[in-house]
Amino acid sequence: MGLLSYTIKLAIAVLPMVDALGGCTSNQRKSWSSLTDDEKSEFIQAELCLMNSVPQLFTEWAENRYDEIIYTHVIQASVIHNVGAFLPWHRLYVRAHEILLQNECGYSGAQPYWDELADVDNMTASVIFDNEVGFGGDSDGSCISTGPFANYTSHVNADGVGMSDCITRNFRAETFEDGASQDQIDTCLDTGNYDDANDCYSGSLHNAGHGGIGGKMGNVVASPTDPIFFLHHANLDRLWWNWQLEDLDTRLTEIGGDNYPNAQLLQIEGIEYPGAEITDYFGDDGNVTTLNHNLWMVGLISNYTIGDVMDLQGNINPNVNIAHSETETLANLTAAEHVFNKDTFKTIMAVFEIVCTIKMPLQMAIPVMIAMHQKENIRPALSL
Ligand SMILES: *[C@@H]1O[C@H](CO)[C@@H](O)[C@H](O)[C@H]1NC(C)=O
Ligand SMILES: *[C@@H]1O[C@H](CO)[C@@H](O)[C@H](O)[C@H]1NC(C)=O
Ligand SMILES: *[C@@H]1O[C@H](CO)[C@@H](O)[C@H](O)[C@H]1NC(C)=O
Ligand SMILES: *[C@@H]1O[C@H](CO)[C@@H](O)[C@H](O)[C@H]1NC(C)=O
Ligand SMILES: CC(=O)N[C@H]1CO[C@H](CO)[C@@H](O)[C@@H]1O
Repeated sequence: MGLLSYTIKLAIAVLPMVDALGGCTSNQRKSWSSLTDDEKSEFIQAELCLMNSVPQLFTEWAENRYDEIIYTHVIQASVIHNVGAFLPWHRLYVRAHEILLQNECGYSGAQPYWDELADVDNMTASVIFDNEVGFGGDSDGSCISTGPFANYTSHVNADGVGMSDCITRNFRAETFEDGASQDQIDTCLDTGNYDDANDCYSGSLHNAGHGGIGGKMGNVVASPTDPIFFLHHANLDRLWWNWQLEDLDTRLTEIGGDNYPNAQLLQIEGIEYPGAEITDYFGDDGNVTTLNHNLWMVGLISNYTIGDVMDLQGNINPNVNIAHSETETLANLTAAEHVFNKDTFKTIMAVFEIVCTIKMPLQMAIPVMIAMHQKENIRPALSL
């Protein structure tokens, strides 16, 4: 019933899009600052539309469609960070968000990105934080009270589902300004293989937006609560694409890296890597990330493989079988909830805190974190 009418609604919405998005130029992403005020307003209205639309997947606890978008990241946070699939998973996630804006809220543009380098000298002055045609500004750690998203209430966070929460921010301009610099971009662009590139892009350039804005954005689990997340990740994705363009023949198929979270992180907490009921769906036939790796969007859109998303100019559209994959996804959700392990999240967040506050590269932060943990049996404060 509900599912069926959703399917019909989606099919009607999707069919014209298949043509409309067939070529890359028709879905050209632009930087936020290059949009006209009308274009910015249209984007904001579409985002508010998702935040005010009824949920379609998790009606027991979700109260709006955007809750389900956040949940897709929350539930998988321990297997989409510090793994080979980091860049491709987030590429598809940004695309899923873009598809929902377009198909469910009539948004006619493409997902804008935040050209962070352009704001590197003065983050707080960025037009992205405008209160009228932007996302609103800093809130020193409390719920934001300015801008169009001031009153957004979410119902999922790093502690689980069903509790009300809000968008918080806690600017650390210095973290942003160091992390998003031309030096960092050059360093990552110079890496010679996927593993090194994935590590590099997940470091400073990734932490710049998360740690610089702080609050929810600084929370490795619930960061998509702040819709700036998608502009930040669209930018990171663009930077990875620029890396791919340096040697496209090779880099359209170059993938690798572990498909399990950092072994040291798991060890500290005494957590076993999730069992076959979770890992089987990776489809890697081992513990190294491959092009066959399954990227799960929790029913927002169909599953895709990493191979499907390697070409940013490729054609990722929700296929007409979405109802099928959605049914399966819902049936399997209980098993998958296994992934949602709070202890792992807390450890990863603690490392993130070190990376963002002391501005230490991730590779160094992990051993420091372990040493602190062993020596004093304490963790750094978790709030960002
Ligand atoms: C950043 O921009 C703001 C607003 O324009 C200004 O007040 C502030 O002085 C600038 N900071 C720096 C370091 O330039
Ligand atoms: C938020 O709610 C307050 C109180 O209801 C209202 O005055 C304000 O206009 C709302 N802001 C937005 C951006 O919706
Ligand atoms: C990854 O798989 C290989 C081959 O099965 C195995 O030798 C290795 O121990 C595994 N590594 C981890 C960290 O599980
Ligand atoms: C999509 O991925 C999820 C999680 O990996 C899996 O449970 C589900 O069976 C997949 N659906 C399809 C149609 O492959
Ligand atoms: C991995 C897993 O649990 N897969 C199951 C998903 O749900 C379908 C339908 O119930 C089962 O057939 C799969 O075995």
